Parts: sequence; C-alpha cells; structure tokens
Amino acid sequence: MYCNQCEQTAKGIACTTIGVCGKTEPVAGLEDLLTHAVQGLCLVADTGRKVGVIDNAVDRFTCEAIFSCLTNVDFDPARFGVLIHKTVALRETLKAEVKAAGGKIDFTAAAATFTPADSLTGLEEQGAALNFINSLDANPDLQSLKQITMYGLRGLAAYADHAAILGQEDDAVYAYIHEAMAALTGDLDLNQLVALALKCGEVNLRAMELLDAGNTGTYGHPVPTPVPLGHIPGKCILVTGHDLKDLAMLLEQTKDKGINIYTHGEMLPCHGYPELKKYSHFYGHFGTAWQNQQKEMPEFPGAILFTTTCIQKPKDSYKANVFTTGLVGWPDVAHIGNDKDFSPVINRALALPGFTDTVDKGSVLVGFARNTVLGVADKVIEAVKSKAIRHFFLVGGCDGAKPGRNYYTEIVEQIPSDCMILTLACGKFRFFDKQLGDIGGIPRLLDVGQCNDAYSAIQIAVALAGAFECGVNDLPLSMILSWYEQKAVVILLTLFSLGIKNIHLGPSLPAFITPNVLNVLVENFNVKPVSTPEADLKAILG
Ligand code: FSO
Ligand code: SF4
Repeated sequence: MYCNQCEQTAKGIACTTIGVCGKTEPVAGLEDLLTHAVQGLCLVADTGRKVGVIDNAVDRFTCEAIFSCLTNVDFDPARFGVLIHKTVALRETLKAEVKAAGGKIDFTAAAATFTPADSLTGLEEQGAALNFINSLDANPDLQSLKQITMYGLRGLAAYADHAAILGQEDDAVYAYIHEAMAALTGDLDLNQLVALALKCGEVNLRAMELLDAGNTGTYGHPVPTPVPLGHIPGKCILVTGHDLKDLAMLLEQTKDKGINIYTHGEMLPCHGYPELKKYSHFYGHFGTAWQNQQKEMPEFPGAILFTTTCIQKPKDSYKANVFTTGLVGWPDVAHIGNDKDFSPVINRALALPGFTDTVDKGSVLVGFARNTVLGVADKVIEAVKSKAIRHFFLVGGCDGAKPGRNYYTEIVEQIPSDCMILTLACGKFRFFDKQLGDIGGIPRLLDVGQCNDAYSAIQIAVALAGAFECGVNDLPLSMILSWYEQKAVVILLTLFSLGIKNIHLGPSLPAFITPNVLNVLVENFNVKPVSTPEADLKAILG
C-alpha cells in the first residue's frame, strides 16, 4: 500500500504497511481499485454528457464511491467489493446508452475497460498491482498536483453527497467531477493541473452552498443555543458524524421512547437548528473530537450511531453498541441501510443501562452560523470602527492526535481579549469550553458549525468585506487552519479559488505537496505553515 492522503500519514511520508488510521493493506488496494474504476465510469459519463446522456443515478453513485475513499469513512473490504462491481456495471450500462446516443465508446484507458475479479481476494490483488499513486505521473510535481486535485475531489464529493441527501443538487458539480476524474487518467501539464485544482475549489463553493441550503432550508438557520456537556438520568443514544438528516430521523423515531439523544464530535452544532432542537429528548453533548473515540465511547452507557464520518476502530468494550449508517463502515459492525430503520439502535439503547445520575459539566454556546452573525453585523462593524474589536481570527479545521495540535489551544488562549475568534469543525474541541468572555455583549468565541459549514464562514467574511468596502484579504481577519483529511483539502482549494491569501496552515504540511508545488502556493497565496503561537500572533498583530 502507499497512502499519504491525510495529515497523520506515517513518518510524514506515507503509510506503506498499515494506515495510522487503521486502514489495512487490502482496504488500501480496494480504495485504489475503486478510484481507478470510478475514473473509468467518469470517462464514460464525461463522454456521455457531450451527447446529452446524463444519468442522475450515475451522478449520485459517483459521489458516494469517491466519498467512500475519504479518510476514516469506510474500513469494510466487503463494502468496497460491492462498490467496485457496481461501478463497472454502471460503466457498461452507460456505455451502451452513450453509444445509442451517437457517442464514441472506443476507450483505450485501462480504467474504462478493466474487468473486476469475482472474488474479494482477486480484487485486492488487482488493487495492489495498480501501484496507483505512483502511477499517476512520473514527474513528482505533476503527481503532486494530481493528488491535490484527487483529494480535493474526495472532499467535493463528500459535500455534494451530503447536499444531495437533502435534495440539493446542481448538474454543474457532477459535470466537473466527471470531467476532472476523467482528466486525471491522462497527461496534463503544470498549468492545466493548477487550473483543474483551482476549479475543484471553485466548484466546491457551489457544493457547499447547496449543502448550506439543504441544512438551513430543512432545519432552519441555527440560533444561539446553550448545549449541556453533562448528562441526566435515562436511556441514551450518542450520534456522531456530520449527517443532519440521519439525526433528524433518529430524533423522530425516538421521540416517545424515553431515550435521550446526545451529540458527539461534529454533531455538536446540530443543537442550534430549530427543527432539531424542538425535540425535548435532544439533550446535550458528550465527548470531544473524533480521535478521542476509543477513550470516550467506552464511558457512554447507551447505543452509538456513526453517520458519515470519522470512525476509528471500535474497541471490544463498546463495539456491540456501535451502529453505522450512510457511507461509514467498519467490518462486523451493524450497518443501518437506506431504509433508515433505527430500531436496532433503539433496542440496543433500551437494553443498556443508560445514565443513572445527573452530572452538570456546564454548557457551550452553538449557533453562530452566518444568519446569526450577520444579524448582529451592525454591532460588529461599529465595534471594529470604535476599536473595541481589534482583529478577527478564524481558528478552524480538523482535530487529530498529533502533539503539535496543542498550538491551536495555545493560540486561542493567547489571542488578546480585544479580538474575536470564529471557529468551525472538530478542531474546536481543543478550546470549545473555554470561557473567553464577550465584547459588547457578543461572545468572543463564536462557533460557526461543522467543517461542512465552511460556506457560512466564507459568507461572513465576504459580508464583512462588503461592509468595509474592501477585499477579504484587507479585512482585520486571519485564518489559522488545521487540516487532517480531504474535506480540508478542498476547502483550502476553495479559499485559493476565491483569492484568499495569508492562510496559516498546520499542524504540518501535506506529504503529497512537493517543495516546488509548495513554492507555487507560497508565491501565489502566501500560505504559511504555523510556527509558534507567540511568533504567529506577533506577526499578525504586530
Ligand atoms: Fe473532523 Fe473527521 Fe469535520 Fe473531518 S470529524 S476530521 S474535516 O472528517 O470532517 O472536522
Ligand atoms: Fe495513512 Fe492517512 Fe492514508 Fe490512513 S488515510 S492510510 S493514516 S495516509
């Protein structure tokens, strides 16, 4: 195996025997084979579009298959076997449709013609034989740019899939995904690859806009809401991941069952949505970010539902309590299918003891997405003009296990009291419960939401720039971002496509970026690796 797509990759180079994330060598091969197969499907779909053949089932499936290869989504070899066979079956059906519409189907690329082995072992061998990453391009810089786009596509597919689940789709997004996946099978020069990567970021803005419309259109705009961090007596279910619709369906199915629902990780901001918070049994939040699952989940006395994503190997002490749904998967863990009948989760929760006491651990405030923040825009603008607010920091992104991530806790602690801090995604758990006070009644620490709500943060920045009649780069705003997986890669591409500069990125730079490609990013966007909180704050604030 050779995987270097995430921030925790082994030795900062690549995982070559087993993933630090727990990905096994066979699964790595299956992910490579699935990606190869999806490229074949995309070659046909891209050709089909030119003769008017557009198939929504193919569009939706393409996103699901690509999203399945994102870090910490699916570790189940059997599920990958099903996906690979379905990809090739769809490819052949689509070929026939394209041919009937007058399109050319004489593809020579191996991805468009390969036959998958019948057995899972055979598929694993086919995957291993691909040597996929190293075969992308012999030139390391071009290979690096291809990887940036491919990982960006994984993030983009994730957002497009989340949005489609809520009924929000735009064919332009699918068209780009097909075009780009197909293009990555061929030879492209440096300029073409840079353009393809930036387009990925641009299209992702649209996908995130669709997701924002899906979430806020279905569940309302988040409103400021205190969320208890303790618990109350009663049976309980913990919901983690990012999928609001799964949570909504679970809340509905448990409303008269005497079970309290708690969020974990990236589901915390769900407490702010009017159509979710209306359920009286939607109680509070338990635990912190994804990498602490194995420590925290054994302590939860109820069932645990993983929506997409991040899953870590469930320990035996709580594995029987774990259920997955959506694209997330772990071998031998019960999976709730598309009928979304959560009865097995509910029955497990009823069979477990639940909490028997009341513990008060205080609360945190959520609900500062674009509608809330822009609702107090006048106050904020006035505070900037009167110098009550000196600077805004967006400290956001993914959390992870590396010790270097203490940087993010420390910088938040050291940011002066006349500065506001916006945050989003699971990196916030390093400081989400800190009491940072307020400026003129506005809390200093504002939780914009999940990583999936990056669109909301961008809209806030764009609106502030409009109010001050300047560009986003000219605002008293600094972005201190932490990355871990490929949704963060595509958000970075989106920020680049918007011309946003001076991003501080950490805790380490991606292993798949070569020094030459990094130079291009530094020259064009002035990306800076994070250094120390003291040095970075001095450089920003003077
Ligand atoms: Fe975190 Fe995982 Fe939301 Fe990522 S839970 S790491 S950026 O998948 O998605 O922030
Ligand atoms: Fe390693 Fe990350 Fe790939 Fe997992 S996803 S195998 S940790 S690089």
